[in-house]
Amino acid sequence: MPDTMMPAEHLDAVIIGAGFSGMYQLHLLRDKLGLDVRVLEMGEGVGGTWYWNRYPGARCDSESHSYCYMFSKELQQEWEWSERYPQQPEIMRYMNFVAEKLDLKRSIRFGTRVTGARYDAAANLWRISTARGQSFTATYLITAVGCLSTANVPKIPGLESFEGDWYHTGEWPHEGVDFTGKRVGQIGTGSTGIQAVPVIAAQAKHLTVFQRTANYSVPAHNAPLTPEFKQWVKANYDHLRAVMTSNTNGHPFNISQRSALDADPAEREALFEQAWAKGGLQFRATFGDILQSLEANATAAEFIKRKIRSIVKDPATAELLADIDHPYAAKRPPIDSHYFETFNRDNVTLVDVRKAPIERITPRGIVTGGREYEVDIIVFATGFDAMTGPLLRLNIEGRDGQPLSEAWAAGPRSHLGLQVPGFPNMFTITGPGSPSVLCNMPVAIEQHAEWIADCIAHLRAHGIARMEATAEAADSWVAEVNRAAEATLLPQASSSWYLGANVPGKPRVFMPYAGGMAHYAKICADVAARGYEGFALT
Ligand code: N01
Repeated sequence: MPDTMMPAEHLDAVIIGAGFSGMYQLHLLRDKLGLDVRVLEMGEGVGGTWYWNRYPGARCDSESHSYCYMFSKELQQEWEWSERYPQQPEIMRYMNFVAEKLDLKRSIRFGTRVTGARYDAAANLWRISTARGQSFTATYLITAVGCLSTANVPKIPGLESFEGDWYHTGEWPHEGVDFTGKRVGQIGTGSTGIQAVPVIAAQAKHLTVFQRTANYSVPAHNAPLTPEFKQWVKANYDHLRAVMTSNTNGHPFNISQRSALDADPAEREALFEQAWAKGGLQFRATFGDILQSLEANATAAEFIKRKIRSIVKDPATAELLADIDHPYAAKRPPIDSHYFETFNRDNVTLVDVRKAPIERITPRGIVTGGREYEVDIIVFATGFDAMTGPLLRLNIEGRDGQPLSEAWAAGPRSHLGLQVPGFPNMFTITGPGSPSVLCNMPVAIEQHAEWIADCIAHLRAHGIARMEATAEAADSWVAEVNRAAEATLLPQASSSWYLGANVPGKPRVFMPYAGGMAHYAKICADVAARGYEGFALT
């Protein structure tokens, strides 16, 4: 029987997405609560963002021993990472290892894109439809669609006329792209672009990098893990987990309490040098006020700019790369493997598209500043319609048929980033208003998934049919999200995707919660302890 003629399958819960969050949520709801659960996944395998982001150089910026599930000591002890930062294929192997170990795949429908989800108030359930014409009904709808999974391809006139090939990094062909002998144009110098540049340059005949906003980057210093470190990680599971769940950003290191302004210039320079030599996101943790005080931030920013100028040999290129318009780490700070060094290669050119924006794409290349740069391949490392994009494209309708796009017309509004007023029994893992992207993602995900599972267990134990964030609670949470952001320098990067500023027409609202992961987890726990304050339970 074709899928379209099948009657709707009823489930206790439907989870959308089989990345880190969907997989853990499935395990909790199915194996701990004994619910009938299905995960609907667009891709043909598990992995979520890592299933799609297969671009050259794709690697996680969190260190491997922390970029994994920590809820299970057994999983942590059994898995062994090979490098300091895991590459995309290794993360995929890890995700498949977990999926096999927890026997998750039997509850996941792959190749199944959700095209709509509508709350039926009379029946108090969600009606979910897919591109394959299947329908499901579920008491609980849980979105596990990630924050950075909706590719943003800028609308540049003429793209359709381009006679070469073009790719967005977040929708990379599974068979890979051969750059050998090709002239490549890459647009975008965010975390993705900075990872891709050295790898593409090593293969391509010529790489032209179109830079709109220059970016800071700190060396990753990736390397194979030593047997001693691997052993240390296993022996220190409890300690690592305790550190990661008790700090601001879910990483296995704490941010220094010291002000950058307390150190004298020589000592400060020495500490930055040490951090630079160590590499990675820890650079940001060198002092406690880098993200709070412009003056403190400038010390880190100037240090990195000096490094750029010392690495890049051509002074004009170095100036362009160091001409950064925002405080360090106000945009998500990239880390790299020889990014700035790559501009010393003869086959790499940097083009400033800030002064002269890209005008159009022709059959042969990219036009800016009145000049055509001929290329065979265009790589769009242009980011994502972040946080709200993955949710809005699901076409969710809440109470009275109100589309989520309408409820969020002025920007996302939720309580704790977990529930939206008017959308009963729907939970959003790492939704806008949660710390998610400002945190090491697996830590945020575990907290969200556990809170949701505990909440559903509570609803069932108390015979509560419906849970819905109140409008008042959502308004006060939005105010808290704004307050937390304003206490930092984060909103000062005016073109950042944290603000939705990278997508034309998107409301400018600071989306992630900047109050710190541990603090957020405590707020969530307190809300639950007070009988789910801010949620109407009926
Ligand atoms: O995207 P971005 P990303 N013309 O939005 C430019 C995560 N991540 O994919 O800044 C010219 O940061 C744009 O320029 P501007 C991480 O959280 C994680 O790099 O808008 N340029 C910018 O340079 C990260 O923050 C890992 O002026 C245009 C770039 O494209 C997030 O994903 C690895 C343009 C987009 O940068 C997104 O990073 C990689 C146009 N029309 C990414 N439109 C891990 O390690 C856009 N740009 C886990």
